[in-house]
Amino acid sequence: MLNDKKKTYVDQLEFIDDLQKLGISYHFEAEIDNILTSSYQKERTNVRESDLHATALEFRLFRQHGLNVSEDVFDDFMKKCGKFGSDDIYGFLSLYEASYLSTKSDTKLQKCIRPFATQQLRDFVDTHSNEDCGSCDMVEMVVETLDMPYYWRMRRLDTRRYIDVYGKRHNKNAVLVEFAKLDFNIVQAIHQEELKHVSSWWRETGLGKQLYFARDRIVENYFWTIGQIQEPQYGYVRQIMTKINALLTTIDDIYDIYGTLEELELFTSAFENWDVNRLDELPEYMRLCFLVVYNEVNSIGCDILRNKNINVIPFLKKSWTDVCKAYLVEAKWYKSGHKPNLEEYMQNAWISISAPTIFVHFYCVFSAQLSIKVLETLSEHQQNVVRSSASVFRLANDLVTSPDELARGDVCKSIQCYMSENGASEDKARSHVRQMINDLWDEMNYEKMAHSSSLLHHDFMETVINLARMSQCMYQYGDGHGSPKKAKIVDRVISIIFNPIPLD
Ligand code: 0FV
Ligand code: MN
Ligand code: MN
Ligand code: MN
Ligand code: MN
Repeated sequence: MLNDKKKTYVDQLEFIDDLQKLGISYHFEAEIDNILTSSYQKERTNVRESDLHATALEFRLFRQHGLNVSEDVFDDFMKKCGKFGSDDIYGFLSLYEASYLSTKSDTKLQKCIRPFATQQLRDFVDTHSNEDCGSCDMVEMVVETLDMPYYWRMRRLDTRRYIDVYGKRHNKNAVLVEFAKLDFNIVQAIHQEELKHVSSWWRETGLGKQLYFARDRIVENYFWTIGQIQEPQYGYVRQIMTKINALLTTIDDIYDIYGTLEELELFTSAFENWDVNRLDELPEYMRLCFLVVYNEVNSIGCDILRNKNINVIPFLKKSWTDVCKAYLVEAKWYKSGHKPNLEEYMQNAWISISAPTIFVHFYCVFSAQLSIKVLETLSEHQQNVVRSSASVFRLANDLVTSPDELARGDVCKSIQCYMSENGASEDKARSHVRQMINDLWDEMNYEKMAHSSSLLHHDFMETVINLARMSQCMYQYGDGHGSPKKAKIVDRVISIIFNPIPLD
């Protein structure tokens, strides 16, 4: 079907887009790469210049694929802005989605095209939302995308949504729908099996019981890993990363909720010394937790040494020391009443959100071949894409968790830092933070298209960007990690991990 000679070029692009949205494109990576790369290299004469939808779709697919195409392809349309009328809603929708592929070196996409397309979509919703009409599906789609653009969404969640949307289309391809449903259910069964294993592991560590004050969130911790990488063959990666997430969540609570400053200093030194012979120097309640991390890191290190012949333990250990030091900085700021400005706060907070620790482990277990150079840059916090993704995670977290954290007693978070630094209102601070998130996406897109500079393989880079997507999913309606019921995450988890799609 992909190479069906009867298909026009635009049909072919739409087919690829559908495969990706239905979650089954991973079966055809080589074919899709072939089609996109070769039409990128050719003069692109296949898209009619007057077709806004086709131009925007091609632009988005190229850039999603890491192929840098200039924002100038929209020049002709933007010159004719006034002449558009408001009838090409389909084209505006595609233009809007394409505008989220902007990089920091694009000026028109951010300043002109996205605001224009957004306004067109808002006008459309305003005019049509009260009709009991034939365009209801379209209105629903536009409302959803104004809430969260396609490019920012957690992949698997959007796949679940799109299978329903696509299945209702009058011109759907029935084979494709059946394939997508079967594939979703097969992969879900694999995910369930993995969750079973990590749940037993978590119970057996005894940490949930012993550290009663900490969040006990093994399902959510696993859910995060699906957001980062969903394909069935990465079960080992998901299981390891679930364990890392669970340990990070627990330790974050030790620092934020329970430990005294003196105990936290000892805990931080334990990671720095990395000496199991000195276990008894720790307060009793910290010993088990430290030992579980120690054993996990050694066990991962052992697997990697056996399979990839590189000793990664020093890198893993350093990433734990670094995150604990960042937690400690926040605890000290809080206890001394220090209010950092936003920049000082972010310098520490993109590490204290734990993403750099996650990515050092992720890189080691995910990559077929390890590069010491890459490990060093990750370990020394020199990867821009990691920093940007971590910062999105931090800011999305702060937007929803900071009210509870401040009520409980915690360091000023980004919003409060901005408020006291600028004498701004909370509303103003929140919209500043949302703009920062926009800009960070531009940074990530830039890195994605500037292949050579980061040394990162594009598959790994995509999992880095996926963490930003996943945090915007987890924190869309509240603190999905801490209070999953209130933040509507339970429903999402059920639809992704527990309920199969009914087959006709
Ligand atoms: C977020 O909670 C949290 F649990 C983190 C960063 C650790 C685990 C990470 C993953 C499961 C991916 P919280 O709002 O308490 O984090 P902060 O840093 O604000 O204390
Ligand atoms: Mn914390
Ligand atoms: Mn916390
Ligand atoms: Mn804290
Ligand atoms: Mn928080």
